[in-house]
Amino acid sequence: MWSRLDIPVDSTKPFTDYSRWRLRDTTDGSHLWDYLHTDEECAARPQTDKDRYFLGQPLNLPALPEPHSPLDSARNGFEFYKKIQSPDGHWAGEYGGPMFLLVGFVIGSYATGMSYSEVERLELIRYILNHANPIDGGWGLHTAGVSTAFGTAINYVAVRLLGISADHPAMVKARATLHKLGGATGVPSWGKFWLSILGVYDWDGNNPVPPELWVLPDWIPFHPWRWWIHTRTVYVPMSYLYGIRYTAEIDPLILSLREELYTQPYDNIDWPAQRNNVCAVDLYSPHSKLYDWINVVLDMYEHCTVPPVRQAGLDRAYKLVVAEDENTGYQTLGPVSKMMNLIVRAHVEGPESDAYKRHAAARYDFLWLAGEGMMVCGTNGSQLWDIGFITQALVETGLAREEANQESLIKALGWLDQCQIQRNPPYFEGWYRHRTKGAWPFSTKTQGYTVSDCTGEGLKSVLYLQNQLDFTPKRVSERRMFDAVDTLLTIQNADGGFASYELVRGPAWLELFNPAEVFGNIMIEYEYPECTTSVITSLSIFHKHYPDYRAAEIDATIRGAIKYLHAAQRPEGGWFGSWGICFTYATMFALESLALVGETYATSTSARRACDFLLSKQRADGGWGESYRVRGCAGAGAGLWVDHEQTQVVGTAWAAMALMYAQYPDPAPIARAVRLVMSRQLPDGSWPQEAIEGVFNKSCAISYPNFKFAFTIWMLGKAQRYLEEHDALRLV
Ligand code: LAN
Repeated sequence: MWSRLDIPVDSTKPFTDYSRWRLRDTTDGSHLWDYLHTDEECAARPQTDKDRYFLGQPLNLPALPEPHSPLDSARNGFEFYKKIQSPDGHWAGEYGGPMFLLVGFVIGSYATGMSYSEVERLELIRYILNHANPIDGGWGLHTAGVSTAFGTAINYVAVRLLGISADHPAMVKARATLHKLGGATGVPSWGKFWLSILGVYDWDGNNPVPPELWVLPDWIPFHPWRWWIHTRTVYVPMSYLYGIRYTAEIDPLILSLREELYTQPYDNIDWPAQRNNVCAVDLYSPHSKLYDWINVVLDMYEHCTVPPVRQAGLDRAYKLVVAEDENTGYQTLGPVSKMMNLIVRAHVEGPESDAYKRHAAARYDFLWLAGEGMMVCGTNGSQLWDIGFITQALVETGLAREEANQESLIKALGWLDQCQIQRNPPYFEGWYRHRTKGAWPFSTKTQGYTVSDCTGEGLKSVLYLQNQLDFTPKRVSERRMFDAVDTLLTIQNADGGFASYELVRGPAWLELFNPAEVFGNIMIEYEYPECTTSVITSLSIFHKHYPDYRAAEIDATIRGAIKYLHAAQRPEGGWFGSWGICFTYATMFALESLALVGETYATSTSARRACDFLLSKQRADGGWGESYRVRGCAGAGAGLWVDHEQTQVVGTAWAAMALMYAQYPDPAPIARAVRLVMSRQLPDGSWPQEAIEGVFNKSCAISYPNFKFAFTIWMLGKAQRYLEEHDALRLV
């Protein structure tokens, strides 16, 4: 192992011994990587195919029998996917993409004196080096993005804190790019915040983030309890740390960074003039005039804060931090708020406290080791989301009934059972939380937040596995399914649509106060076709099995949701997706919903327009490929489809499923899609990773590597039936 400052220039090869890493077997889906230091430990806990697959190592599996039909291909796909199922029943996987998360992990740990091991440090460095833009050496907002001041400054700082020296060639190159972008003065607000925490940016260069907002009466239309939950949960600790101008202890490394990050001497920088200085490449949502004006007023207030009022705001913010920690096993809603809450708790309670220790331990839930190094994930995984799709795919395609797959499905049901949240959070009423009883979260039960569509997918999966298969135990009681339905029925909005975690609580004009500059549509919840579909399909399937439970309400909910979907269809015929890329993803969901109420190509102009839209995007090779760079999406534009350079198996599976939901009458385009997906399958049954699949907050790409199994297998199995029905299997 090399010394602190001696990091190899070639980051393509692991900096640690990859034969010593193991994904820990947990019982609740937690993702934790262990490095085994001795040969004895390694012998006692041999590396599995699952470990090697996630580490990007070759598995050398034998070729499976050549598939002669779509179902054969789906079967081979699951034959492989089964090999990487965790013993507790879920499928693990990375959840990377954003390049602004690791910095929080590093700065938060550095500021509070929390350690991590040498091997983690080395692989974190390697991940960042491997995601530097090959041309200019900078970093973007996410792995697929161009270099920005934000990405470059924070990742530069992160690797420097992790131990790389300033004269390492990667640092020299990155620094030149940062300086070309104007230096770190022009980083957007979240960058300003992190750098201020570390003491390499002056707090005077930040727009005010007053904690006093928390003590305003709840009826005020802009009160933060009405904001989108992610913005709100980040704002709580941010306002606390801003309120006390928290700054890490200044040391020689920090003093050196003050020189490295800027194009001018640190002490000469006019900090207040930087508040609205955002590098042009970074800017996605420019400030509104109103927001700039409010900042002038808030700044005046910062010069004459009323100490008891500030203290009351800080006290309330602190209590909200504690409540959030307690409700989520110290993981909080996501990795950004996690590391901010950690600093607050470390500052108030000190390194000997229970909170400090629990926070230190929960950092590891966000780390994931991949072939290119160790990353911090967008959440602590996407466990429920992934298991939801693959289990439904297996039941719908009939593969679930095949004996070879039954054990895997029984394990999956066991995992779904333990993942359901069975109570409301301990800090609930008075803490702005939505009910959670009966809900399924996006990742694990510990994280513990209701997500509308995750509850929908979780419920559907359980209904499929328990009520449609005869070999599975009944693990989730009827009462618990009713609890899930009760929760779903509380989250429909007046327009009929469903948002992500909560009801839409605030007015749309709150978007005028979006302070983040790099993201769009983050101030309030919005209704989404994807979320809406998951909820109503699950309610409808539930209703088929339990026709007496809240039947009239379920019926009204579905009708309202369909109305919303009609209103949300774009003039071109597609639906705009916010969480997967993009029109292909949302249009698949919307057509599934319409099919539910009998609207198909033959019966509905809406479904017909959607099919025609999708067909106009099918490429010569039979596939579809859409880019996350939706045209016209930045700023006020409505967003238009942009082709990816290559067709994608995941996008092709979504489009073909959409056409099959709509019962598109001509089997030819579906057969061509099937051929493309089958042609990309490897002899061991897997599909290679292609372009990034997901997106959030309009601007940031995020990966869903398990989609290349769930949606391919699902589509192929569905296509088998569809092509048989159309007497068109020979087209494949
Ligand atoms: C997610 C991931 C899952 C996603 C779906 C379930 C797919 C969606 O249908 C509803 C919204 C949700 C739950 C979602 C919201 C925003 C998240 C949590 C993310 C995209 C994963 C990462 C992202 C989060 C905001 C990243 C941290 C950054 C901040 C701006 C705080």
